[in-house]
Amino acid sequence: MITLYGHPISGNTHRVSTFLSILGVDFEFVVVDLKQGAHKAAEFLALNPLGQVPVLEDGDLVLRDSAAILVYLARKFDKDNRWLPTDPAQQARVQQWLSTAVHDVQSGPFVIRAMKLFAMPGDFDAVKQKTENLFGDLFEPHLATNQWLAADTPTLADIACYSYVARVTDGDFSLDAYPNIQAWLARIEGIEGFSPMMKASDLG
Ligand SMILES: N[C@@H](CCC(=O)N[C@@H](CS)C(=O)NCC(=O)O)C(=O)O
Repeated sequence: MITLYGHPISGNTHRVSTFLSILGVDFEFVVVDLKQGAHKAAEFLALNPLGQVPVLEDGDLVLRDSAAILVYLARKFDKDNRWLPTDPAQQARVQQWLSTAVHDVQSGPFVIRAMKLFAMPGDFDAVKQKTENLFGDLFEPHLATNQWLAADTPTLADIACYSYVARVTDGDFSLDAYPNIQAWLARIEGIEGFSPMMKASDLG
């Protein structure tokens, strides 16, 4: 049995949980109480010394980092290699967007949301500008002529970038100016098995 340690309003966790659901893989979800600091307790640090969710456990294998976990799940369960192609150029195109998810999406949409929801310190206007550049220069023009980020069909690239782009609105950032991004988000939400990310306001 696979165990996913995460948090219901963590986008990094959501990437993994929704991909498991799309793949139809059963898993146990263990909530790590970030508010109470459970991610910095010795028990969790033994799984991930960085003290971050998500962590995936599959037998003796313990993996941190959402992108690495997505790669593992694709290779292990997607026998047709649809989500992570094996052709060098196609695989690199997916990797390109995984890097975008980990770096650019994390330093823009992730931070703008965390500043509003969790009072993460920072320069809101600078992060807003970064997010506008990311959406206006990369995502929106790319999605004007492409249905999906890295291929003609959905791949890990779409799964990895989805959660924080979709939830950027939690950071008082409107997606109204980005119709191609909105249409792409809707296409992802229509993938069979997709499971939505809990809204912060529903956490209770
Ligand atoms: N590169 C990591 C980033 C994980 C991450 O930033 N997780 C956040 C929750 S979404 C976290 O655990 N933050 C707590 C902390 O950094 O102390 C990944 O992709 O999994």
